[in-house]
Amino acid sequence: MARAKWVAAATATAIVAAVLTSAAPAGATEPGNGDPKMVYQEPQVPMTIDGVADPASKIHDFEGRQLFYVAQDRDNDGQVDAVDIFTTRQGFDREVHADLAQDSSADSVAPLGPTQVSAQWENSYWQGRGFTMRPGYHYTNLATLICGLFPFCTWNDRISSVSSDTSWGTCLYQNANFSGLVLFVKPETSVHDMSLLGWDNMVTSIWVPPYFPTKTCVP
Ligand SMILES: [Ca+2]
Ligand SMILES: [Ca+2]
Repeated sequence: MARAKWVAAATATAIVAAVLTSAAPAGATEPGNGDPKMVYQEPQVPMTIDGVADPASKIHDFEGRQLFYVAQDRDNDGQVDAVDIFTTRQGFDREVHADLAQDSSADSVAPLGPTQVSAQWENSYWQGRGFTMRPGYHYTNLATLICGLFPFCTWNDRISSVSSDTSWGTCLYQNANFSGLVLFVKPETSVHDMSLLGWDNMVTSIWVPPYFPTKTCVP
């Protein structure tokens, strides 16, 4: 009996030690749960990686790497219908700058004002609880943002739809402090279901840029 207890205690200690020593590099994993084997979600809309059209399953080839997503609205109806993914910041910047330049020439960008708001909801199609952010605002860790009456309900890994009704879009990040996977949702674009992009219940930090981003999604 005493030996069984000792074995149980030793096993528990070993598990704790394993968890502590398996901590992954900063930015590679979710703070707090430290799971280095996190599987990236497959997008459900047409996907490109570095400009090449790929099947959704291709995303698994890049697990563990930082990727940069641009939510696309190819037919300009305000709804996301494709996702372009980049493996480098340079490719990401080039795409976003081209998109923003095109948008601002197509219809003049509204000046920043009280109507400008980025909004996020807990369910798809803008259902359930939500919160809004003005340009210039950010959350470095949504685990600190309580989503209801109970302190154990936070906004970490809860966002399922997004509306980016601002001049310079919305930047969403997989991990705290603007790290991990990065998603840029363009101005005046809505994502009615984040699972379309492979981003459901994944966002942990957010920034709403108040100006044209020289370095995209770098606050
Ligand atoms: Ca959700
Ligand atoms: Ca997250």
